[in-house]
Amino acid sequence: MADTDNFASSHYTADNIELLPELDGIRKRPGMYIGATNSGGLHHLIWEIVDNGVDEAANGYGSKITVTLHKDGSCSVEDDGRGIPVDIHKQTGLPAIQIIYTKLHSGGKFSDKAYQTSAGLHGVGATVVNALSSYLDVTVFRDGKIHHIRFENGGHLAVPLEVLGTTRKRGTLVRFLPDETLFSTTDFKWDTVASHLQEEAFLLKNVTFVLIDERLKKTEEFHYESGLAQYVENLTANKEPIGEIVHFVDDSAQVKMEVAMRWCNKDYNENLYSYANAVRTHDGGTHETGFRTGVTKAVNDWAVQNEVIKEKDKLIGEDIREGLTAVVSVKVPEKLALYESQTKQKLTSPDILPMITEFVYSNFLHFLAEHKDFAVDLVHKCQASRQAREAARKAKEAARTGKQKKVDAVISDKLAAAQSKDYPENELFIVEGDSAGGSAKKARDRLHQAILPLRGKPMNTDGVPLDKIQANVEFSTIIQTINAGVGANFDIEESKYGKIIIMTDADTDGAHIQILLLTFFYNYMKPLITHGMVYLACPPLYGVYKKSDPKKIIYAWDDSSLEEAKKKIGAGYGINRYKGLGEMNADQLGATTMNKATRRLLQVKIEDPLTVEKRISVLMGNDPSRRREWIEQNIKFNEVDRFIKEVTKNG
Ligand code: 0RA
Repeated sequence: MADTDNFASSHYTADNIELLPELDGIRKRPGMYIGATNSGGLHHLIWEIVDNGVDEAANGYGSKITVTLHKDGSCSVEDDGRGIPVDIHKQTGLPAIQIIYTKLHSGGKFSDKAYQTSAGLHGVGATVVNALSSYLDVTVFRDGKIHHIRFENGGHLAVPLEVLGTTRKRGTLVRFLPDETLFSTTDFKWDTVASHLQEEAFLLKNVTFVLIDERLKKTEEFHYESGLAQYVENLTANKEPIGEIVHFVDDSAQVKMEVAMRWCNKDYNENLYSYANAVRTHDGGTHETGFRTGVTKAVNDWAVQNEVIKEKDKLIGEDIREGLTAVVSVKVPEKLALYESQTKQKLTSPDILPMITEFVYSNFLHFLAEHKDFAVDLVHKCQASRQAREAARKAKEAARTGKQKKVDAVISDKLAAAQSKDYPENELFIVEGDSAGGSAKKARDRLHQAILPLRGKPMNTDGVPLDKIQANVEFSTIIQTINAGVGANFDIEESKYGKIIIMTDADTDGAHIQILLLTFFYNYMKPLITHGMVYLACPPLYGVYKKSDPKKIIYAWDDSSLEEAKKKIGAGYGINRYKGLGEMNADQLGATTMNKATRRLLQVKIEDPLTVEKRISVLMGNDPSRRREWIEQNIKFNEVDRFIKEVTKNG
């Protein structure tokens, strides 16, 4: 394909007028390019710039990427690759680097054949970050010189390309300050950046990632020579593993494949994380399917060949994958990487499927043959999973045919049920305390909202066997209320509610209750979380009223909206600070926290698997002081961006 440029070169001036509409377009709709303008979108800026350095390293140029979070709120990313080209682009007469940072889809034009496994958005990243920044400086070390160019105010050229001096270094240093007028927060978070870099480091064995936080005076380095094996090691650090980590790598062919996996007891989920070109494929695809097929086939073939099971009793995939934590990574040349959509959440390249099936099948079969004790343990575990599944299916059948007492009768004294049978529309509020529960029952929309009050703190379910949890009154009530099973037998299709909403006081105890409930849902009803069905209610923190007319109240969820509310009410205002749900009456609770039109909900999302595992270990582990410290440092009750949550207004 010809490298056609649509620049009208005769109109070209140093002020790059032609380029500006594109930059403006990005500023008008940042969400289209970075997903959102919340904390997630903010961090996306870093990922875009890091990806460029990663591409360079993945193609064999450079081996170290350093991310620095500066005190002024800016971030810099330095790599030791070849350096961005600084020569003049013929058609436009502009330096290549200037075009790369101001024109969408320009990156590809400058990439050579070596750019084969490019994971980034084909060069739009640099321009998008520039458009959304107050300033962006690029310093290039190449050809013995230090080159520099600077943009300001959303990508306007501020300092044209210049040579600052000489150097022996090679590489690229990009520093940018996100435009605070475009983002709801501009606070880069250590944990978020560290987890992301760690994830990249697991996937790119040869690259070292360094994170420096000048605000916290903290530095950490991520480099993993054993790649995915160390990833799985981290993911299962707090679990009870069966045997060693199984790890296969094939770097020899055009398509590079790597798989690591381990089974754990007391884990009812299948925890499978897949990547294509070092980017997470949340919706799976042919590499996941191929992996599953390979594992199922290997286990069954080994078990039948060794007469542990009979041919007719072959296990099904679900039985085999219960308690499995696995990471699958493929690196596919650009031209073979097909995705379902622009967002690259699902890999569809058909050739990958048989390739990875064969890779996993033959390696795993060989592994099982060489680790007989492990193989026997594994097959026994799979058989136990099958038995449990069959028992649950029979119990369900019995319930359906009326052989069992109706569930509703058992739980009716606590639950105020919703009237509608349109289950996806129904919402279950799990409420802290009987008194708030009482108000919520009064304020609810009876058709679609159900209320389940909790007495005191629920138990910590992390690492607790399922039968103990089922014997616990609080959790057995929740399980029966949702009525979709639990653990390996959880079936999301059966859920009686489309939304599960946790409603607690905005204090440390409330946060603890949230975490205890989220831990339960994460461990035993994970699909509720991955399907985005779990939410946190957000009661307002303040009510500002006019002293002469106390019925007129403006609610505020944070300090800046508190200031606005004060101004709106004008002289003679009073402020209520709501420390708990109980301080609002039923009408107020309904209007501010439950009514679909006016409430705010936080949708619980999983940022990345490592963060969740780490947090569960801090938050659920047996060191309460560590937990309290984390809650106090990380959960700010006037800030809507915490734990594994994201803002969705009105849900
Ligand atoms: C295109 C061509 C060449 C290098 C790069 C892009 C490049 C881009 C980025 C972005 C961040 N770091 C980077 N490092 C390199 C190759 C130029 C040559 O032939 O030397």
